[in-house]
Amino acid sequence: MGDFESLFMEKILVIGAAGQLGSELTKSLTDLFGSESVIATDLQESARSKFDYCRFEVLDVMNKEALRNLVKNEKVSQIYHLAAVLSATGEKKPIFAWHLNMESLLFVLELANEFKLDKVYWPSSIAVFGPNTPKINTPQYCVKEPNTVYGISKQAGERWCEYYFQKFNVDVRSLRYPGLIGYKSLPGGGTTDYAVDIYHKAIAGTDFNCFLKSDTSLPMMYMPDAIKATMDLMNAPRESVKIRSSYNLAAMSFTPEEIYQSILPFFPDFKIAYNPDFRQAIADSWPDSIDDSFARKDWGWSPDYDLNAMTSDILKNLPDFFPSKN
Ligand code: AKB
Repeated sequence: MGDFESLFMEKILVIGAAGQLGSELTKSLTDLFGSESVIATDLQESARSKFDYCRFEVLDVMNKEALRNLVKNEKVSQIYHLAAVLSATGEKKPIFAWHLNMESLLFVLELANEFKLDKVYWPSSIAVFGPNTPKINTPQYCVKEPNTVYGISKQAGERWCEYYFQKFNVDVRSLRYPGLIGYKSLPGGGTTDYAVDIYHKAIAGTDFNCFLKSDTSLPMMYMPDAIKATMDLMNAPRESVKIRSSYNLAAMSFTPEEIYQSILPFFPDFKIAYNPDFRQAIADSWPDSIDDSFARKDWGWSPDYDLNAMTSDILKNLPDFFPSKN
């Protein structure tokens, strides 16, 4: 059977499809595999309106029986498990964040083994790194010691992914995303989400109150690059995917002041104020920049967008996406 035919035999389940990453990844998966092959799921019925191009089901990932029935009855062959509590929300609800982030991953890995799924995708994050990690060009392999619940759950999750690959041959693949910035969804409880919100404020003509210090450098990535990386990793031949915990991934690093400066030429009257809160400590524990040479070598990763290219693309497209903000 040719590759073209085999594409249409896949049945892809996206868990947490209405989130920041899912909103855009589900569309790319549908474009590649066809609308009959993708089932988008999310906790809220209200998310249905986002998915007029593929099937949508309400699913609570913590409902193990419902998840198992869906996988079994629909003959699911791949799961993209994107549901998670992010860093800032996780610090407010640590036990809930641990419970949701860890148990849902274990459900998914168990189902992948039970039903011998083709592939599983699970996102990790730069949050696996901690204050004792080298900050500049953070290597793939180094001290981690994350000090947020989100980071601890991502580090433990990476170990579980590698364990299921080695013990049960589950083809699970993962990326350590930097802060992801897109204009198609609103900020969702992350520390890096200031860099999403700032564009909305600039377009709305409102001053921006930044919860990080002006010189806090963090690794970031524009959403089209994140989608490209995810699709490339998932479509890479099995033997090219040599890291089964999670790959370092990088595109750019910038500070709040630098993103503000990139917006100013478009909105010269736009104002920013810096009022760091509890999220400053989270940002301070993360790297400034990431070494992603393993991703480049193993499956050919390279990003397309830098800060200025991202800013002009977002400012061009965001008003059409959220017209009420005009
Ligand atoms: C967060 O800020 O929590 C996330 C992440 C870096 O994983 N965007």
